[in-house]
Amino acid sequence: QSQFSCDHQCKAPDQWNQANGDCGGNYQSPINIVTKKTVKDERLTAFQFHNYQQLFRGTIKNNGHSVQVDVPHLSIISGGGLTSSYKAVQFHLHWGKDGGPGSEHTIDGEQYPMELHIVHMKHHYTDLATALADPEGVAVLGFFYQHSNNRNQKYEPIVTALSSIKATNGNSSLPSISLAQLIPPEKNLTSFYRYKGSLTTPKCTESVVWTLFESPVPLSADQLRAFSQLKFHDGRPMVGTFRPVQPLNGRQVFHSGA
Ligand code: 1SD
Ligand code: ZN
Repeated sequence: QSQFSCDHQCKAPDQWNQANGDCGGNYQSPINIVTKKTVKDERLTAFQFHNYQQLFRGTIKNNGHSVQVDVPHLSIISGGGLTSSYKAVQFHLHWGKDGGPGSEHTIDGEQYPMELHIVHMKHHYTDLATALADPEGVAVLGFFYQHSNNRNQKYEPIVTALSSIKATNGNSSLPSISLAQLIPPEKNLTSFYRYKGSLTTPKCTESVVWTLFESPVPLSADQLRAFSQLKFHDGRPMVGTFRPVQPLNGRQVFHSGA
């Protein structure tokens, strides 16, 4: 049975395949990262996060397969071995059922309860569609979550808003938040993995430079469970919003020096 809404052709991820853009391609995401097979790359230096502290008032929406917040194009990343600077476009999440396994990428076979994707495009593009035509046009920063005994106060604005966007196309304005408050402190972001892959939803375009940070974001069990109250287009619970891991097909995964 499909984990996704009819945005994704009402088919399970394993049935997307060739008919759907690049979904049958050789450089697909997500992947399982086998840490002992990753290659250390000295060029993967620390990122510079410009304006990640900037507060903005976004709208959180249920887009039928995830929750997404579009962000003003003010926050910029550079460094981190990227060949250009990239500006943030939106962020969204992938999760499991009631706080169970739900990340898209896995590390040595371990699936985390949730994964945050902050989607960026090369700074000179004005829309994602144009950026996706460039083989390195999009950079997604991925962050894993881990269960914690305490509520993460920095996530309360998002968790609170979920109850008002249960239905597809539901949206709600958020109080001021920053991208920085959603991720670990910068000093913990020097350890990361890098590989070339794709969007994880159709058309699975192979234009994404992926970064997965080792340091997880803590959330309480209640906060993680709150995402399971959302509904897909057809009213089913929006759970298991991850694509299964895809073959590496000879790709190399790199890790930063730290
Ligand atoms: O699943 C998202 C999709 O919703 C959209 O945000 C797309 C970018 O246009 O990215 C994929 S993902 O590869 O970041 N999961
Ligand atoms: Zn995603």
